[in-house]
Amino acid sequence: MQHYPQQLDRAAQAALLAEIRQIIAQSPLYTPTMPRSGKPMSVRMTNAGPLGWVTDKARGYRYQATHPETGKPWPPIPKILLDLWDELAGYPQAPEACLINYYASAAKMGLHQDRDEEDFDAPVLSVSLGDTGIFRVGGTTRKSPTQKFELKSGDVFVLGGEDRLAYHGIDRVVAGTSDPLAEGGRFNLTLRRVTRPAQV
Ligand code: MD3
Ligand code: FE
Repeated sequence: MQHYPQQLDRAAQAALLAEIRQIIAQSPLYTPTMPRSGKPMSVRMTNAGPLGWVTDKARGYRYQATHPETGKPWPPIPKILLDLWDELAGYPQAPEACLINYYASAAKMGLHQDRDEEDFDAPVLSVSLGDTGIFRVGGTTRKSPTQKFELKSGDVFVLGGEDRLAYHGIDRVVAGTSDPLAEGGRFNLTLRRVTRPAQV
C-alpha cells in the first residue's frame, strides 16, 4: 500500500473535477443496491472506461460495459487518470474500469474486499477529491486489526501486492474540509484492471 499525499495540486484537482462532471453529465450517478437484500448503498456511483462496476438486487456485483439505467457505454477514462496510472501503478496494461464514487455528507462504505476482478496482480489506484474521507484498512481476513488514514483531496493510494485483497472501507466523510467541491461531499475514483491479460 502506497500513499501519495497531495499527488494532485489544486489546479490538477480542478481539472479532474471538470472531467468528472462531464462524465456524470453523460453517465449519471445512480444508487446501487445490494445483492439479494436490495438495500440501497449510501454512496452513489458511475463509471468510466470499457468496463464499469455495478450492483443490483437481481444480479449482484459485476462489471459490465454499459450504464445500468441509460444502457449507454461508459465514457472514456480521462487522460489525467491514465497518466497517473502509468506513473504510479507499475503495471504495463492500461486500466479497464474507473469506478466513480460520490459520498454526500452522510454516506459511508462498510468494510469489504475488492474481488470482483479476474486479475489481482494489477493494483487498484485510488484518487480522492473534495471532503476528507476516514479510510480504514485491515488485512486479508475480516478480523485483522485495522489502521485509519485520512484521504484528503488530491491524495492518491495504490493498493498492490498483499494489500490488494485487504479489507477496507470508509467510516465517514468530514464535512467542510475541502472547497474544490462547491456542493460538498467527496469523490473517490478507483482505477482497476478487470480481465486477465493474455499470457505472453
Ligand atoms: C484497499 N472505495 O470503491 S478507495 C471501492 O474511498 C472503495 O471510495 C473507497 O473501497 C472510497 O471499492 C476506498 C481506496 C481503496 C481502493 C481499493 C482497495 C483501498 C483499497 C483495494 C484493496 C485494498
Ligand atoms: Fe473497495
